[in-house]
Amino acid sequence: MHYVKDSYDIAHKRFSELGVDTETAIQTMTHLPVSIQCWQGDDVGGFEKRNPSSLTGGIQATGNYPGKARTADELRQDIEIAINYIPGPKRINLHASYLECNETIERNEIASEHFENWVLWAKHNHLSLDFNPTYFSHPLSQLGTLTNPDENIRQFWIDHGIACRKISAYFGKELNSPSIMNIWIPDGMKDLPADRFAPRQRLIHSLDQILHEKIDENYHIDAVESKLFGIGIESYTAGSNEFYLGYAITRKTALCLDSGHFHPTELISDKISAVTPYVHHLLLHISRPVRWDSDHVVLLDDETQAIANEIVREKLFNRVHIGLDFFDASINRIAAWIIGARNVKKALLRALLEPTDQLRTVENKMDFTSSLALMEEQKSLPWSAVWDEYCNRNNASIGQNWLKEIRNYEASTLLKR
Ligand code: RNT
Ligand code: ZN
Repeated sequence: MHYVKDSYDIAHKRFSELGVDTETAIQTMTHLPVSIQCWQGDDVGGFEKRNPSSLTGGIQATGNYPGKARTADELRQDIEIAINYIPGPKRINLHASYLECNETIERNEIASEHFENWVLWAKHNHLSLDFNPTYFSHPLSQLGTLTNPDENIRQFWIDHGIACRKISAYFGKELNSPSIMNIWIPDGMKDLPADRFAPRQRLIHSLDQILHEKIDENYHIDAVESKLFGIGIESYTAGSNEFYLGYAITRKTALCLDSGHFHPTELISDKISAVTPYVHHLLLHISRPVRWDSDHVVLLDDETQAIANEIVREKLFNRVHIGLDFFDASINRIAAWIIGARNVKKALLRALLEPTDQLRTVENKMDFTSSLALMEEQKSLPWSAVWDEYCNRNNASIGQNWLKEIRNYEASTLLKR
């Protein structure tokens, strides 16, 4: 498609007039991997033998579009299809519940060997891996995990965290790239607690035990994820924003910000510059909350753009780890991955094409008229021609061409499951 190149050449000129080099922008995209959530492929089900499909912990995947992955092989095959159409560097984010083991194995006993296939596959496909302990969808998670007053249950979940860190470090070592291991727990209260303090004390203690062993940052990075509330824990969440911000600062872990875990008008884009002075690594769970933490597919909307702008403007390339966290079971799951991940990548490229210096100059002069005018005018600059060229160079699909391929795969494979 020669017109892709022609449009790109024109766009290149147009952007250079503003002092922006489109080649540099394309080049910088190689430093901005996006971590793709495996759980979009099977509605957060996982492959444990014991607990086939009951999702608990207040997170919900709604819809039952046909063709979800039933085995790890199917899931890997689906991911392989999706990543063809997502240009540039990618990571895959696994949950502990996506292990492979022929018999039932308890979560406190999982080990690297249960993830060997994933590692071999990642190597083969030039992917890096991230990890998450799974603190939900388990009989012992119903009344609290790391905050549970029952010492045995708490210890079970502490041991799960410890086991997961070893697996995460194994990923990092094998794949030569630190695995970010994110801890999210569903602990909280449906109705008003009389004691908000003790569960949080227990949570601190549990986390400290999990993190006790030092692990080389070249292999593994710990992250903690807060949440405002969940279904069934409307009145109190032990791991709130303030709780984990304090924890991440004092323990030097990464902080995870999920777009759906705050009040509806609160935006994580604004939190990035507020927390980076205090925490070194940030993990983002980019999601789209519709009225609640609904985890809809990410759009190329104002907030996605604002998040990308913050990362790029502050050059947080090695400090902000971009992850996706949506799971929509009402549409083709592979298409969901592609749409969401492409949107995040589009936003990153657009951010890299922003004439930031020019904007800052006028802003520093308190010339807010020019600032608003420039910000709005640049929305119609030909960034999409640069995006097409970027996709072309990465052998990813241009425009909606990928959809045809996904429809073919749906007919040949997904609908036969
Ligand atoms: C839940 C959290 C958490 C999960 C994943 C599956 O509200 O966002 O990150 O979505 O771990
Ligand atoms: Zn999340």
